[in-house]
Amino acid sequence: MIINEKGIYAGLLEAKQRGEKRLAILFDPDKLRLKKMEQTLDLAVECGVDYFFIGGSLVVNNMLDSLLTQIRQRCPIPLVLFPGNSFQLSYRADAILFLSLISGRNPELLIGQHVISAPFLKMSPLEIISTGYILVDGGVMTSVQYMSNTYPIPANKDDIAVCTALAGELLGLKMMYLDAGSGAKTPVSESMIESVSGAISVPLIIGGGIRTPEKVAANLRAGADLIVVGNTVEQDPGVIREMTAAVKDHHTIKIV
Ligand code: 1GP
Repeated sequence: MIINEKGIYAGLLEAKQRGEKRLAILFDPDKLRLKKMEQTLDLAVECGVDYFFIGGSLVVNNMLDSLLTQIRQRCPIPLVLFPGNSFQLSYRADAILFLSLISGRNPELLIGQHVISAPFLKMSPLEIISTGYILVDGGVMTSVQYMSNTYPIPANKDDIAVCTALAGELLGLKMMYLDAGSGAKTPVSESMIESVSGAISVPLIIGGGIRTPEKVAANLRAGADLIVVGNTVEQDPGVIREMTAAVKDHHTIKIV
């Protein structure tokens, strides 16, 4: 994926209009090991991964800048910050998801940290993509749930997810991210994805606990525009091949 000349968001919108789907791999800077990393990057380029998302709930080891540099030196895939807090900022990425945790009622994550990071972001060359971040119960207490001190939306409450996403869109957020949290036992259901995607017109990102190409395919059929996979790729970079194939198959099936 080469960055659309109008930017990453414009590229996503165009893809959505054409019915094309996208795949992102999430790197948590704290968890990476160098050897696996190079193998992962090379495979991602070969298979046509669209984006790298970079971030985590902690990021304690000051690796963010060097990770971004290291990836950039090896491959041209766009780098999108997916920050767990306002300290996870770097000019070395291409874009940032400016996340508001709209499923929660923690004012720090709805607006507080945004106020702190706004001056940095205003001066930065980063493309800033405001995103409604909607945490859905994934069957285990995930890091993001614990660290954010918020309740996720119950997994079977599609109507609450729909109203939350609608409110986010009406507030002007440019994308919605339904996330069961990294390492979720149960990923976001197809039923919830279908309900939310039918209610909003901005791009819909789905992540958390996606482990198989079958689940990638099912989410795309349900209306996801962009799938994010983290843990599974970290454990076995080889799955990139199957995950990207599931996205390509979706396009082929649609054309046929
Ligand atoms: C978490 O959606 C991402 O925010 C990825 O989750 O690590 O479970 O794939 P996994």
